[in-house]
Amino acid sequence: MNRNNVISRLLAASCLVALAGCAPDLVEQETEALGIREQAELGYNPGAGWNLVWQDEFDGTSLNTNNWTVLTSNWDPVTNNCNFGTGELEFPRAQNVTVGGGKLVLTAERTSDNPVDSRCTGYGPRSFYSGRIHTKGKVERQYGKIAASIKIPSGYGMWPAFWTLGANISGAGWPGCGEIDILEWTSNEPTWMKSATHWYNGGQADWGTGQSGGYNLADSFHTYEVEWTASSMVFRLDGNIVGGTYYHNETEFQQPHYLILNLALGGNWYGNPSPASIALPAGTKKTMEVEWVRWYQQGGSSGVSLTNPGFESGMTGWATWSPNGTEAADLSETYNGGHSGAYHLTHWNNASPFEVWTYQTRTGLATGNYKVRAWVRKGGGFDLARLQAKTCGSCGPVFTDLGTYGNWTLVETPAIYVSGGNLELGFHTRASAGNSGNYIHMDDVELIRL
Ligand SMILES: [Ca+2]
Ligand SMILES: [Ca+2]
Repeated sequence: MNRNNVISRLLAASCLVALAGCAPDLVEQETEALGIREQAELGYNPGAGWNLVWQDEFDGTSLNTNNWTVLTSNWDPVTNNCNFGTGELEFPRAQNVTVGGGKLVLTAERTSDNPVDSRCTGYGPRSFYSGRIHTKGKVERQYGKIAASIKIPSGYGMWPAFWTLGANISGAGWPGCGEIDILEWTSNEPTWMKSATHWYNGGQADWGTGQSGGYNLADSFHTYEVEWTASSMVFRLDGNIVGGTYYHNETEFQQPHYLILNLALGGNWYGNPSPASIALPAGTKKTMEVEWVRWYQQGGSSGVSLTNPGFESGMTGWATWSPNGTEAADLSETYNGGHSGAYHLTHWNNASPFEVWTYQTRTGLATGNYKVRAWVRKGGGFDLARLQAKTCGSCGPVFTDLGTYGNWTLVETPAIYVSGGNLELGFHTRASAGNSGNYIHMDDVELIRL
């Protein structure tokens, strides 16, 4: 148990015992009695199978510019827009981004000199200074569990955010690059962690979720995270799942993203309030503090890129081997719905004998152990039904025999050691007798390096 948990339990106990006297000074006295003056950094356990692949603990006395770039204007050179497309009232600058005491601090304050960027003159002067940093071109990764311990400021108009954009934004633009909002917060609903995704489907497409944690998130540290796989995203506040799961196979979320931390003020999420209404009087400051940011991935390495892993492009990238001409039974279809997106792979037995091996070959793999994962539904009675992988066409496979799964079920192969760079992976099924009741639906294949 870390110190923060001790303090939290103490706070709860104080309030329960002294309902009429749960005053801040009482809490202060009791924490001082324990000798606790500094809050220890929040602990965090990513869970089994998640390995740290990148982190910034914000040690030292300055921002690590191998990781981060600091914005110094309300004109964003990455997205080439003013006020970040959301009408925000702040002018980011370097001196409002500091590192000390093991933390990153983004500080907001009201301006007295009304800064204007020459590229944004049509928007008028900015009313606040604040901090905004990103990892574009420095830390760009795909999938994994992205987590941070953050203390957000309270008060009307504060819009702290911990989020990502697709690393291809310069070419694809927004929202074609994709956006993952891990944490957004407004003072209007102070107990809520809000999360969202944005992408392009002929126009702007959005998905969002959120949930009250039952406590005000502002002014103390909490952990915020997304668990992002090839097919889904789950968001968590202090380890508890928030809202719904986002199921996806959009290309925007099948590519590396970079991280952004910023403390915005006002803007369209608040309905574009006047600067005067923001709860930040002249001469005062408010801070968004970050103890650490960490990126974990399953198996300790990023998933290996596959072609068309969710079958949304039919059989593109997938080869078929059949010893008896039944390959027509190997197809991509919509029947009964995919695990994600519109399509999935189906093997079904309409011929006798029947045998099909649908596989994808990867070359140039780093030497090491790998696993294959996929989502499967299955009924009927194949003689052989496997998710398998092998290092050459005539090599013996590693495989998992597929059972009967009424609902989409995640299965994975045993580990396979790859030393020659090559791997064939996919689904192998066989039946000696025709049986229209035999079917296997497969979707969202992943190759994981252990
Ligand atoms: Ca730290
Ligand atoms: Ca699919």
